[in-house]
Amino acid sequence: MFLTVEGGEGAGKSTLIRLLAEALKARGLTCLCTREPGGCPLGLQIRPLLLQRAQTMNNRAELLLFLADRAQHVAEVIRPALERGEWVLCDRYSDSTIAYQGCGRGMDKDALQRLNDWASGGLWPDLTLLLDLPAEEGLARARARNGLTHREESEGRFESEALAFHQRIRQGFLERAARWPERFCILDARRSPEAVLCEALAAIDRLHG
Ligand code: Z5A
Repeated sequence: MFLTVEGGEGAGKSTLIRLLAEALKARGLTCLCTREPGGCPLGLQIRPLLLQRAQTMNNRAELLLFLADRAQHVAEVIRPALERGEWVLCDRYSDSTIAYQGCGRGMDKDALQRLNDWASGGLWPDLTLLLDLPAEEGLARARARNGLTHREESEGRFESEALAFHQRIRQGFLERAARWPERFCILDARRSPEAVLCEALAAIDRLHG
């Protein structure tokens, strides 16, 4: 089972993945938790290039780095885990590319869909949990968290984008969820982490029995 968690900045993706993994492990399932960018050794080298605030980058170069990270991550981590019969829980995946590079940066979304297909060898998730939250609230949460962890200096390149950028991304995710309702489940990320987890488990049970 390949499950992705998507949403804007600070929506609670890492929190949900951690809680989901605990709940699924308690059911006796083997789960691999991973993320993009940076879910494999090559990706760990790519991640700071993409996220460092001081890095300036052409949109195409940015896209190709995300796709390079994905190609290696799928080949080295995700597919082998799925072949071993494990559950893979991935914090961001191809839908983020369409939302950020497509709706955020204005690149051609159909071309991005094809490039994602190519980079991942056609691997799309069985289920995508979309944590939906007004962009202002997500950014406020992320900034509060970053203030505590000193993360801002090292990984603030996307956070420093204008509010309108983050609002386009939210719309982009919602449009994708409307287009593929059988794959997406939209979760109200304003609810407590426990309430969000309950909804996520219900969506998994509906799909998996
Ligand atoms: N990106 C891209 O452009 N193209 C791509 O193809 C891919 C990615 C794959 C990766 O950033 C950036 O790369 C991302 C998109 C871009 N940039 N942005 N924006 P990242 O991996 O460093 O960060 P992120 O993915 O945006 O996630 P995040 O900021 O770490 O947030 P999160 O994982 O969604 O949230 P969290 O850490 O679980 O929670 C944030 C805070 O809120 C924290 O203090 C929690 O305790 C709190 N929280 C969590 N849940 C709740 C609830 N339910 N209520 C209240 N408070 C909560």
